[in-house]
Amino acid sequence: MVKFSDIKGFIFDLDGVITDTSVYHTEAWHQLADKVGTPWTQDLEDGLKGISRMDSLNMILDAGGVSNNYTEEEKVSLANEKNDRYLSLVNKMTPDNILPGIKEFLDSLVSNGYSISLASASKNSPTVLSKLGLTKYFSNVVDPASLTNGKPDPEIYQKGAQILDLKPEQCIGIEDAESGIESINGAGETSVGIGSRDTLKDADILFATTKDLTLDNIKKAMN
Ligand code: B16
Ligand code: MG
Repeated sequence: MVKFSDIKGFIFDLDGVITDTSVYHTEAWHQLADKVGTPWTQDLEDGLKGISRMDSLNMILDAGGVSNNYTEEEKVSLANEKNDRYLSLVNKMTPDNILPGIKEFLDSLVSNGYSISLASASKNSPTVLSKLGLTKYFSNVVDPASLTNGKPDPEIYQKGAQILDLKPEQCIGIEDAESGIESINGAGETSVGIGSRDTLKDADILFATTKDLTLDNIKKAMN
């Protein structure tokens, strides 16, 4: 078992951890599901979290059994349509949209000398971070376009440790999605889940909300 004193770096998910853009992703995907005739369910909503744009679209089309009704070109245009809707919601964001406790947690990581990286599946993360005024904390961002496999594959969290020059066991990954927890665990890092045990069954450490995300609480949970 990894000890708290072994930890040197923290790897963050973006949507659902740093800010609630997961609500905007959901709103935009829900509209698209209505358009293609896929019934919206809580399972589908939870399953889409952390999943890349094209994989999310394919999940929605498969759930409605309508995958074969669209050409590849039409699929790309559906994904673009969803992204335009998502960006129009993101454009209204301000630093007030940072989830409670996150700014304080980032400051405590900086002042205690921890390294920080971002492992978001989102190609829009630079825009979102800039809207939130958090760009200065994230000079180390895994480029989702560089990935062969998205979450739940471990690749994104492995790269999140590599860009910090750290071994997986020196890193903690923080996630709100089941696919993300699976990715962190697969990479051999310690997983912190934000949410409920119902959805985040395999998280090593679980906090109900970002307000509980502090170095003290993590230390207590690990020791
Ligand atoms: P985009 P995360 C993920 O971000 C979202 O959870 C997921 O809903 C979204 O489809 C994915 O990013 C791709 O986002 O369309 O903006 O490239 O949770 O990994 O930070
Ligand atoms: Mg997320």
